Amino acid sequence: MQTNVRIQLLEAFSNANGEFISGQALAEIIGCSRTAVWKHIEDLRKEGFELEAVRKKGYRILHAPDKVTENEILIGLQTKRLGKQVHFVETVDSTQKEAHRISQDGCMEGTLVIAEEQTAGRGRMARNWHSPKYTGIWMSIILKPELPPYRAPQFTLIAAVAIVEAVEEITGIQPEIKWPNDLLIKGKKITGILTELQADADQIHALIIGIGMNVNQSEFPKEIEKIATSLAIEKGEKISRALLIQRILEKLEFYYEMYVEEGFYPIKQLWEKYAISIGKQIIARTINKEIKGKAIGITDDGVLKLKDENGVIHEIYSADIELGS
Ligand code: BT5
Repeated sequence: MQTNVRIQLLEAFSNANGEFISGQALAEIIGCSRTAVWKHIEDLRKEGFELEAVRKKGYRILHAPDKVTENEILIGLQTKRLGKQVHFVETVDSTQKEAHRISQDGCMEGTLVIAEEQTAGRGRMARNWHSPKYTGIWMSIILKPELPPYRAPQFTLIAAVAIVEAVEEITGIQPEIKWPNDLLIKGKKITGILTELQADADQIHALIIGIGMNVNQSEFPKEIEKIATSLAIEKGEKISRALLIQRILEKLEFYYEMYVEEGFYPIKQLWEKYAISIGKQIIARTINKEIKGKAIGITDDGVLKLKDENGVIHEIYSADIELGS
């Protein structure tokens, strides 16, 4: 089937919101005969779409295959810039690395790099990120804010707020944020965020927000099985990754615009509302020391404030957090 016919058909079904569309209406939309419509419907079925056909009513989509290719992301996406340019690859070393390469060659703000599988997915400090095929969301979004580099860590927090709300809208489950970059459900990690920069001393050239989300996995390798979970495990059913990606992009665009217009304060309020660590005893492990104390909030720059037993307030820029009681 020609790509444009496929897009027209899927767009028509997306606009119909699960209602029937008559064969005649589809024929007019695509500009072909009703027999040709029937053939295209058969092609979609071969791709994994479940379509119901009822005499005198027409066709409707019951189930779309769970794919994250360009078309699946673009059809129905309600953003102005984010994700309007999609760079999909079936297998890649890391979408972060790919996004760095694309960004250096020049690309539109909001470009999305997404893969079905990463062979060298990475976390902070060159840690591994487990990214098996067809089950998760492994993506990087390229932003070009006109800001100095020290503002970059705030974007991890903006992304966290956007993802919490997107996950809640799609699954009904509200994940909790663990500073700075983890999203947890019942204490287990569902998402990791990695914000990287291309910048000179005064100005960000590109900000690359990497999002790794466990969506439909039913099991994990030994090393992480005690600390990781997936949305499907928690919800008890598979989740449409494309829908989730669209909602994340929409929320991220909304909060990005809010941040540019109103600053970090409104996002900080939301972040603190969704954060698990605030008000709790924690241990913060930085590169060279370990500090115990109570997490009392974040600063306007997104830096974690920790009050130790002597009442001294420490500002933590980068660390791993262990939750105490
Ligand atoms: C992170 O690092 O949590 C950031 C992960 C970002 C991954 C995305 S995927 C798309 C984009 N492309 C990339 O190459 N990366 C980004 P950190 O806080 O350092 O956590 C890493 C630790 O999480 C590892 O050391 C493991 O213990 C654990 N881990 C690894 N894979 C996991 C998974 N799939 N689910 C839960 N935990 C995992």
